[in-house]
Amino acid sequence: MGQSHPFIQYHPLKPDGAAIDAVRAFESRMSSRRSVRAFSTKPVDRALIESIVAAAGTAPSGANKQPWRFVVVGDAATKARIREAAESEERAFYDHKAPSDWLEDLAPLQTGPEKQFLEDAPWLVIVFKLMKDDNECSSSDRVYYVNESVGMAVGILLAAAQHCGLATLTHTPSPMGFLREILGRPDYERPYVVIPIGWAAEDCVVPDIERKPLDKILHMHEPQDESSS
Ligand code: IYR
Repeated sequence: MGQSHPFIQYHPLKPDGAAIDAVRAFESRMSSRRSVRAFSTKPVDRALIESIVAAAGTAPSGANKQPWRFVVVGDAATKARIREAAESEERAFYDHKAPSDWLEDLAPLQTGPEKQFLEDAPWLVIVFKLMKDDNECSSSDRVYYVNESVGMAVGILLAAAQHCGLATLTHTPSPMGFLREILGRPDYERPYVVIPIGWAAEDCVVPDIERKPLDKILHMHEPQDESSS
C-alpha cells in the first residue's frame, strides 16, 4: 500500500490587486521572454537556480509521481563535454539527417551546429524524465503522463527564470543519449531537454518573430441554442 494522506484545507493564492490586473501583469512579463542563444558568462548565484528548479518541481504530474530530475551543471569541463557531444549530433543533423522542410522551417531562426551557448551560459539544467518512480513510499513504481508532466514542469521553470530576469533556451540535440552517459544517470532516466540559463549577452539579438494573436489561438466555444431551430 502507498502512503495515504489526510485532506487539508486548500488556501488559494490571493493576488494583491484585482485578478485581471494580476494575470495581465503575468502575461506582459511572459511576453518579453525569448529563446536566447547568446549568453553572458557573468555568474548566476546558485541560489537562483535552486529556486527556479524548486519552482519547476511544483508542477502537477500524473498521480503526483513527479517523474523528473533536474541535473544542474555549472563546471566548465562538463559543459565543454556536453557541447562537444551535442555539436557532433547537430553537425549530423544539419549536414544530412534533417529533412529539407525542417531546415527551411529553421532558416529564419538562423540556428546551426555551433552551440557556443552550452559553454557560455553559467548553468545548464538537463531535464530527465523518469520512466519509473523511485520513491519507496509509492504503491507501485509506475509513472503516468510522463511527457505531459515533465513538459509542465519545464514550462514553470522557464517562467520562473523569466520572472527574475534570467534568459533560457530549450535545446534538444537529437539524439540526446550522450547526456545520460556524461552525467552518469541511470537507465530509467531519459534526457528530455537541455536548458542553458544565464544573463542574456548585452549584444544578444533575437529574430523579430511574432506570436499568434489571441483570436488565432483561442476559440471560445459557444453552445448552440437548440430552442431557436
Ligand atoms: N536541435 C537543433 C535543431 C533545432 C530544432 C528545432 I524544432 C528548433 O526549434 C531549433 C533548433 C538545434 O538546436 O540547432
